[in-house]
Amino acid sequence: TGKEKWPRGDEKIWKAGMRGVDTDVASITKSFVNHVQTSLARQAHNLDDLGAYQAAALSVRDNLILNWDDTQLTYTRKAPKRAYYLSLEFLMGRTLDNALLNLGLKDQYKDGVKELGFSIEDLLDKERDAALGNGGLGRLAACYLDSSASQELPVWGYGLRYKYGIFQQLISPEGNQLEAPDPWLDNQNPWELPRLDVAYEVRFYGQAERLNDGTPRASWTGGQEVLAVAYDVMIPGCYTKTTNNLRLWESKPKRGFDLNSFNAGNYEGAIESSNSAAAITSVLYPNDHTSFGKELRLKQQYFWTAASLADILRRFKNLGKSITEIPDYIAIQLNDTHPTLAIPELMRILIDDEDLDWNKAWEIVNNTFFYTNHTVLPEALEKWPVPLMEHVLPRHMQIIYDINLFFLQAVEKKFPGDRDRLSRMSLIEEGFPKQVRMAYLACIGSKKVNGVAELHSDLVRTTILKDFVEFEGISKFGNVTNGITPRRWLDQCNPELSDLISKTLKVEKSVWLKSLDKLEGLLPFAEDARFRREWAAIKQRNKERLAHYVQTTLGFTINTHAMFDVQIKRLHEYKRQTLNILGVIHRYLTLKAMTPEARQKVNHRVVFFAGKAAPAYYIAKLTIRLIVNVARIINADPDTKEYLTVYFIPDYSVSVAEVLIPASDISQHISTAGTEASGTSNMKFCLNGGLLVGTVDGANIEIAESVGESNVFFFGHLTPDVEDIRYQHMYHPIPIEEKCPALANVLNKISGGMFGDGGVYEPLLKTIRQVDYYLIADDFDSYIAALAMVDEAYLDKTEWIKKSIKTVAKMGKFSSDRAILEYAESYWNVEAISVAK
Ligand code: TH1
Repeated sequence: TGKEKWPRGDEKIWKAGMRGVDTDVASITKSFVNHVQTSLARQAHNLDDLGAYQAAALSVRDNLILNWDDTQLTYTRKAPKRAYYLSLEFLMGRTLDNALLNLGLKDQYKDGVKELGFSIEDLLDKERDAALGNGGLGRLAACYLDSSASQELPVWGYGLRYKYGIFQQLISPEGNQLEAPDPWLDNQNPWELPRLDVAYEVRFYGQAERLNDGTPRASWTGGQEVLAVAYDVMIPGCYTKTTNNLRLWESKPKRGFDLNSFNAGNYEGAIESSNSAAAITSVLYPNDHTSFGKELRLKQQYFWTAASLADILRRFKNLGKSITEIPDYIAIQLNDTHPTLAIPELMRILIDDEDLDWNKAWEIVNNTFFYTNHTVLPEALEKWPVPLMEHVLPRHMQIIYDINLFFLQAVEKKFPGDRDRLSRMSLIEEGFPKQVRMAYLACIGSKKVNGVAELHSDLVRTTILKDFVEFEGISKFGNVTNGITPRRWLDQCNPELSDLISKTLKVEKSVWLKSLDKLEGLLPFAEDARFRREWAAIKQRNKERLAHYVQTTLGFTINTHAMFDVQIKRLHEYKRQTLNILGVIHRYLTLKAMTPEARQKVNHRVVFFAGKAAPAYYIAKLTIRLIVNVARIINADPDTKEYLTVYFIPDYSVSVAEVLIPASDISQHISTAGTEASGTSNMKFCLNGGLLVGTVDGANIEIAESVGESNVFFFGHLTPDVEDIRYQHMYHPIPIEEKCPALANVLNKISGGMFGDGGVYEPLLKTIRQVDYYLIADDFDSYIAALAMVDEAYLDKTEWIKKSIKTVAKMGKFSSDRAILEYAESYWNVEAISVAK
């Protein structure tokens, strides 16, 4: 009725019971001890680091909850337009350190746990990564949440609460990648709040029947019903009260088990259906850039989009507005095509449940969704077989057919008689089976489409969505260059550099971390010898920190006075880790051929690799095996090991990246031109004062524009030439001995068994000797030349440090704050609102 007295009981007593956010060491230690006593039911005298981490996490969580509550109350009261970021992946990494820094409580907690006999660093190290993503796409989502909260934007994330995140990578003695499960929830997760009361039913299978009553309505009944239960993860902004929400769905059977089967004595049958419900959110698909067309993946996608939309619409309905006002209150960003089913799902709700006519429903849909494309690689473009869709989501398949019909009628009207165009643009690809082209559906259902770096957005406009640009006009197709959060990727992972920057700029962290362009103030200090020394000393200590990590986890001793050269990313042919390892072999052979005296002039180099391969990606796994075996041979060679060593760091993760990135002198971003949509680790390295060797691809280009081309080492063929070169490979192949003798020699050494049984690597070598789709041979010589330039530049330490400082100074553009504000302003029309202190 809205007339109840609230709060119930005596308001004074309520108020007296309420607490505020802890800010001083005394209240922090008190809350820590309370959690040890009651939440953990443990005692001071047997508390280990893990227990202490949990107590610290629970006490930080209390503070986050207070801010979260105030934030959500503000949103409810002010009812602003909100944005929702739908992503099947959120690669969050660890939370405690980030939360402490964003709350501005790191020092207080450090002192507090010290008084209680612990070291904050040890506790931070006990936390397991939340690794609910594969790579850049999932980490981008995590950076965007951090930036939304930091910029006080009313944005929520929606994803799945996988029981198992990305697999753990082990390396066998032969050098093979082995996969082990990642049961990350096993020691409890203090960062999530189960919301068992927030639950929705999601249907699969069953029958869809059109009502044929003069409306477009249909009924969808029967099939399987599964429950989606919400778990909330608090996302604190940096130095603000704003604490946003990431809502992750878990699947559960609608009823505990099937009572009919159970009563008939069929116990297996009774639990089978409940297992099938729980299976939906059991595991993250470990494929980056390949769409497999598996039924369980389709169920994940629908389960998550249906639950998220139901939740978003329930919140909207509480505002008491007319359903046609949805686009004034809701913007939904589709992170790649994975959530595209949200488009037919919203149509279904508006038509079947809300009884809107088709055009009105389509107009609402069209003003609500925004689609980001993250790749133009054909194998990554999602297509769902029509028979599978008809089986799992019969009503949605009908709606997609209807969308397609109206769409193609409009195309025909604009381009009469152009049948090729109609078949090119159809949402349904002909073939056996027919398939639904999800990128096209996402495109036509959205208000705007964007790529993730200038070059990539151009490629989207001129290749995969060219026909759609011609039909809908260019203004729908924009660009938002990716960004990274400087909180995690500078302040957290490189605290000494962060402190030096604050001290030098004479600007508070709370300011420059949120206005990253302020880094430009560092430019004049490139000429200050004392500053350069401090800068170099920090890099050196970061290298020692990495060496310590390798020593304690792998048992290798690393020469920290060598140049650290790093390539860390998912293993994929287009990213060309192969080019890197072949270059390493070339360098090794060159060193071997030198006299000891000549060698002494050579720059010392330690090459680091890390990254996971999709479990079924044979060539990528073979590349790992080659790297590991090259490392084994080279690192043991007494002639050269002073000059060149190679390490493959297993089980790459966000927290491993936080150690590797600040330690790098040079990092490699060497994809075949036109294949890496953006890349985001390139930004992280440069923000930490590492230089970049790379191709003219993705965000490398914009980084070079910002920091100056003289501070970046570019090589390789350019995007417009790649197609022609591939054509030459196919129809006028040149033997590799002729095209690139240096590379041919390297390949022959591998075949000849220099790194163990050469036969093992034949399938990998064949990809280069024969089709060479990724242009390894075409780019090899210029790659080696670029590395020689790197060596030469590194010899002049002063100049190198200057380059490093100038690079950091010009990285402001690549803050994810800039990126998220572009989305908010130019796409969503969502504004910041501040939460009262
Ligand atoms: C990556 C892109 O490869 C990378 O260049 C970009 O920086 C990043 O997204 C963020 O925009 C992609 N990851 C995936 C993962 C899947 C499918 C497509 C892509 S594109 C599962």
